[in-house]
Amino acid sequence: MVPYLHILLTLCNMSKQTRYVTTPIYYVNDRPHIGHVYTTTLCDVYARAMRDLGHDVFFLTGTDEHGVKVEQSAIDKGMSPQELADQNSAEFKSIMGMFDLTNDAFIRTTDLEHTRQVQVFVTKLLERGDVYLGTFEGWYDEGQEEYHTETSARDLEYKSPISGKPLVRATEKNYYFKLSAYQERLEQLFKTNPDFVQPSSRRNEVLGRLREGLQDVPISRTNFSWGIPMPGDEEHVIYVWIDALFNYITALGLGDPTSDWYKERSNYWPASYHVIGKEILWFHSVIWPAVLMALEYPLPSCVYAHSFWISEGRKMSKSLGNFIDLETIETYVAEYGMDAWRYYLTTQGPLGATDADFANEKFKEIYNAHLVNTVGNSTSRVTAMIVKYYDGVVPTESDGDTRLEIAEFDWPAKCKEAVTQWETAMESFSIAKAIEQGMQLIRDVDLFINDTAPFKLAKDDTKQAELGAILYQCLETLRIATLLLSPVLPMKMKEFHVAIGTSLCSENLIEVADWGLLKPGTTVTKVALFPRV
Ligand code: ME8
Repeated sequence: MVPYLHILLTLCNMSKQTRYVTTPIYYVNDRPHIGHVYTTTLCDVYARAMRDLGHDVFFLTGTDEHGVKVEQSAIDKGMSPQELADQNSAEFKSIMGMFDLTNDAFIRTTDLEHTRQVQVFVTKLLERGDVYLGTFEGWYDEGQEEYHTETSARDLEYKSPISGKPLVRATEKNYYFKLSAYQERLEQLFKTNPDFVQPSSRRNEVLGRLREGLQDVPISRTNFSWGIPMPGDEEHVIYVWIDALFNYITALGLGDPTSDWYKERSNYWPASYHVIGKEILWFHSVIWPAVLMALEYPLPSCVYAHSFWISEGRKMSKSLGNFIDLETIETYVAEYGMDAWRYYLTTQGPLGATDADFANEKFKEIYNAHLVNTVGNSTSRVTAMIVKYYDGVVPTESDGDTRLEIAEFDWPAKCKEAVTQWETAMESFSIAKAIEQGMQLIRDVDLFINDTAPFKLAKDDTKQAELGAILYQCLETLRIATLLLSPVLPMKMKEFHVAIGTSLCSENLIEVADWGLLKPGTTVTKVALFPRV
């Protein structure tokens, strides 16, 4: 018996598909704010949904710790760069616990496993002639650690598009990556794989810039020392962006096949989604694929570049001091709860091509309309009626052998369709659209209650079978809808499932969301999930 079970389990695991989702790795010279929490929460919702669908998921986040900015901040604070990196990386790591984020690993670019592998990869690029020593003359954005050619600097009016500070003139002997050699292959990539960059408006931006022609990019610096030494030439440190991009494959051990990381994680490459903000799209959609092409690795399936949060109608900036920082976020979480915070971020956030405003009034409005009046109201109404009319015992849906069908609501079909749409939306990272499938089912339950008026039927002895069927259908639909909402509202949906005597799915959502799995006779208690604020 036991050996067969083992074979069966192995077969099940073999049939699992992998999903690898990454956030950018965050700079440790800054403190965490809504932007970092947002990107990581989106990836968390996706990772949870993919696990619910039975996929083998690896969700990676971490910190980007080298570079002149960290070195400078450390000097300003009288600390060593490593001390500053340790302190701030720990703060970023703590947000994973605070926000119930289920990342499988947290990489730091100062991890020895990372630095060693970066040197291995750069050595390979040198050997292949994709990296060579040359002289750079152009412009440098110190805040973004980004080089610009004369043409692109002119387009930017010689100012950083992010901080507005002047670009500085740079002439340096550098190691270069032969990006220009990949022009044709990159154009081909965008042509044959139109979904490589999402949303599509972002893809068009990249294509436009790509068509202007690619120049080789410097990948080493000599004016500071806080970085990974260039193999064979220790006067140079590897440019922080090249160092950082490699995290997506060093975390899987691809540069060291003898490592535990390789044994445990290498099967996750290529990534399903690199989720990033729009400001770092060029690095991810052009430079990174070209480096991967040079190393002959498969490319990620999609780079998803969301837009930005602004705050009460204004761009967030250090000078305005209006960042939604961890302290502000904590006040929202204390008032509305963690799930409400996650819901607002993922449904109202800038996942598409336009920026989104974080406004206190809107937060309250969405909380009340979507969570209190929709999810909270419906779950409380239905459980309360079952408690009142059936002493908390789930009634049956059928009258003898016949399933009672009421009015035009075909619940099994409606639920099945919602589950299918949810899966498609989650797989394509349309997080808000996926969540909407669960929300719409709940709104339909409310309509159904209004149409069929179970509270009136309860007063009529001849209508008891109908009443039981209606309440069964309401609760069964809510059970399915809340499964779909659980990646975004994990705590509240768990509370609901405990109250209705079922369990949240782990690994087989499609089966668990089948109509009719709620057993008549199950005991239910009344719930109040979202208190009015
Ligand atoms: O760029 N709205 O790190 P970073 C939404 N280390 N998201 C925002 C945001 C906003 N206003 N502000 C920031 C770096 N973000 C590099 C990345 S990856 C190999 C190296 C999010 O600390 C968004 O995901 O500046 C953005 O891309 C990221 O934080 C930038 O974080």
